[in-house]
Amino acid sequence: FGSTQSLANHEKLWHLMQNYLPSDKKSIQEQIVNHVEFSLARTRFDFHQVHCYQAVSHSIRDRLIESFNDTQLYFHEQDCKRVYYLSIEFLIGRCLQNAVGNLGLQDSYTEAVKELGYKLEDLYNEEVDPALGNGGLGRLAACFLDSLATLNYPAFGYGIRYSYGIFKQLIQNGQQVEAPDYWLEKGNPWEIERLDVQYPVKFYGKVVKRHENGQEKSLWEAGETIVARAYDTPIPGYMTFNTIALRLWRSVPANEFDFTSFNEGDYFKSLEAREKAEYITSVLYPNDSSYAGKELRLKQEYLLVSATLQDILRRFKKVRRDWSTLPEKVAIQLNDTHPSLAIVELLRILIDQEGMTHANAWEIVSKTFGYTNHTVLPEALEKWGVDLLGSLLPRHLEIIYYVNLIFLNKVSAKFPGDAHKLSMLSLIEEGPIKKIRMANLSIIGSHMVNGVARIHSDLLKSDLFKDHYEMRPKKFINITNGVAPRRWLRSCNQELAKLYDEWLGTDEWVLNMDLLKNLEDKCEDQLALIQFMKVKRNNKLRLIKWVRQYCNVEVNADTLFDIQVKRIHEYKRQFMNILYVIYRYLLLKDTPTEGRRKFAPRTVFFGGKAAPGYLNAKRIIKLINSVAEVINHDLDTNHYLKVVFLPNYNVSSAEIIIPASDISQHISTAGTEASGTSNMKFVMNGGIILGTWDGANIEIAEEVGLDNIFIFGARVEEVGKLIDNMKNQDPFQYIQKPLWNVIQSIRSGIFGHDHHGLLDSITNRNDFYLVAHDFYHYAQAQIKIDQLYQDKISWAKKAFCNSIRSGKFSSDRTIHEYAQKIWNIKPIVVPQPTANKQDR
Ligand code: B1H
Repeated sequence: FGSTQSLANHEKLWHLMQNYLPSDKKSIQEQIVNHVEFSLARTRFDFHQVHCYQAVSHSIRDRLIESFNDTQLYFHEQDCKRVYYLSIEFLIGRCLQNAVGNLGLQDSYTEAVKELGYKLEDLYNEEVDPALGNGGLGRLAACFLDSLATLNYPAFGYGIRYSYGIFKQLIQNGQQVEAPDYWLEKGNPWEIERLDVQYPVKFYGKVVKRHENGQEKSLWEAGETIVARAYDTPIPGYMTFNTIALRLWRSVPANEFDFTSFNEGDYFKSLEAREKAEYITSVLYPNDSSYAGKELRLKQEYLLVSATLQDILRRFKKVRRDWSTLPEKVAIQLNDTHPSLAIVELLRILIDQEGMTHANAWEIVSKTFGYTNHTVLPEALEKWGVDLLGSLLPRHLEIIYYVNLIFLNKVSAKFPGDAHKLSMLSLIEEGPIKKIRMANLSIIGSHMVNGVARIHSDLLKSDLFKDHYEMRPKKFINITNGVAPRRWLRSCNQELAKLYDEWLGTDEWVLNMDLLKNLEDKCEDQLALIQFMKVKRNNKLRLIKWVRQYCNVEVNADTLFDIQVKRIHEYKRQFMNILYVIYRYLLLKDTPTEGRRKFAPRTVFFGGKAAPGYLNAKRIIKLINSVAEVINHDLDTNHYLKVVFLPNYNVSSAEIIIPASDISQHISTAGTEASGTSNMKFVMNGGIILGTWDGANIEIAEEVGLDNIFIFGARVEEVGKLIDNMKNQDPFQYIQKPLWNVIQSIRSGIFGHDHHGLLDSITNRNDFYLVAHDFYHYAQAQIKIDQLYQDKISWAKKAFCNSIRSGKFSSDRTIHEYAQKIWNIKPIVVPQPTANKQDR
């Protein structure tokens, strides 16, 4: 839709587009049935639940396409600045319920579908859960899209359309077994394949030098070309006409056929190369917070970057203007370093293709990018070997060296003679294998760098990026994470949402979570608290049903639901949790029945995937399941204690699990969990946190009050010293008696025989995550929980306070901060349509 379009024509078009689909029951039914017949090619008289799901989804997609097109047209007309959120992962979860809810069509669709013989809830469950991410980082990107759309920011998400998402976790003999997740098997009604949006992406080859007007020019002659094809998933905002998109790239073969091999008669060889192209986007790397350094991953990263930049620049160039205005029209946010080659790619385009000087190009680039860091764990920091990067992207490596040269000159000017600074700040890590430090590249190529919770951002300044901070202190800011209240309260906990609507007399809180604070009075209202706990109980019953189906375990709703669900990692300390469960079990066994009343009966739930190559994480899963096997079958104690491992933890199971918690555990070693985001979801849903002084727990404690959260364990300031001490001590010194008893019981073999490796990870002066140190404090906190749970009303009060004081952790607040502090963009509200659109 070119800028030359005459206004008259334009208005005509607007008019045409405004005929939104009507939303009365009969029209909705017609739309659905039409899709059954014309999209699915089934007869109207014979379609099953899954077909109904597909047809319903298509009917909703139609609406999203209408509003998406209008939104794009409007943004273009306004010529507004846009933000592009680049992420190698987007864990968007199921779409149907979210879209129906955001469009405000819940009631009309429920009715319409009911008359067709189906239950809308059942249709929701037909959807596969797109799982194109590992955990928090990918889910955060998805929550951000929901908020960007809801708050009317002109935005696009860019990522990769993996054919296989994160593996499906099966538990066999207590062990994790990975199965491929071919999520596209039954088609995907939510995506729009854009055969007209495709870009070539090049790899390998060499750099050739040419002399033009006395100047040396570098040109990349690539060795291989593939094509990136766009697939759009529309992202509707809540109660707005704005709909944005998540654009995912899939690699397909380039059309150029290798005629040489064809002529030689080697037909199959040329087809093979085409197959190889498809492979690039076939699978998501399943490592959370750890870096694998594989060439295929680098190809994925570059494909994302190259296709996305071509797309962004095409849009920028639709209106003729000067390159220097790029930062006024485009903001690009890097979700961690995975897309950070975009910095180099934009430089390459501006210098090699647009003929700009390095200095001018640098000026533009560094104003355009922002970089979000998500972890301080050294094993997660990306460092690409110079040889690997140089062979795949030779020109990019050259540019990186040049950028480094200029930057290190600046460092020398600011800190003359400081060799340490130079070596820390350099983009190149020296050593037997030279490596490019992608975090350093991201920092110097961005105008803003942010951490994801206050403690994390402080650690970036004082530790990980100390020297960068001293170079450019104002560049470093904090923006605490948040989660989308639409998915994580309104739709996963509809009963609680209804209660809030009723009590507040409005559903405004979905857009302004701070309104929940107006319910403070209810803290003293016993009847209200009883209603609140009734909802909690119903959510527990819903989880019980799920557990019966997927775990074949019977659980009692009157027990305290104690939940830890997240990726399995030593730093997150699921190990400490299960060690405490054993401790509690031994204690119960030692206590005569009369004395057991002080233990509030508990069900301890675990859930989470281990990276397939992470041995200790897999051992932890095995230990949990072995312990569950013994404890759940011990008739003497299983009224007081049960353990459940929830298999294949993902977004859709999280929506059932989180609203059912009494206690949720966020117990990472202080200084290791950048933020955590499930902690926020649990709190919103009235779950009380048992946690360490780490990540966003700290800010949650500030909001809900220290009386309403259970905090224990070493603080970040002590951690370094405690680890040093541990290293120099005898295990009998740093491991206390109660924990030794637990270790002995595991060694005795009552939970099976293959746990030695895991025990060795704390007993050989290598307890780097301080499990032994924090264990005692953890056990103390557990006693307080038992005591509180005996007093139902006090418990209810605390749980309720958590929920109504969680407003800060809405991703709406987070996104407003990004928009103001980093992107400098304003909401652009697509005007209310005139025709049939009022009913939205
Ligand atoms: C987080 C990652 C991550 N931090 C590398 N880092 C990955 C790093 O596949 N990779 O290579 C994948 C993921 N993920 C998480 O981000 C933090 O651990 C959480 O604390 C934080 O809440 C979340 C969102 O900011």
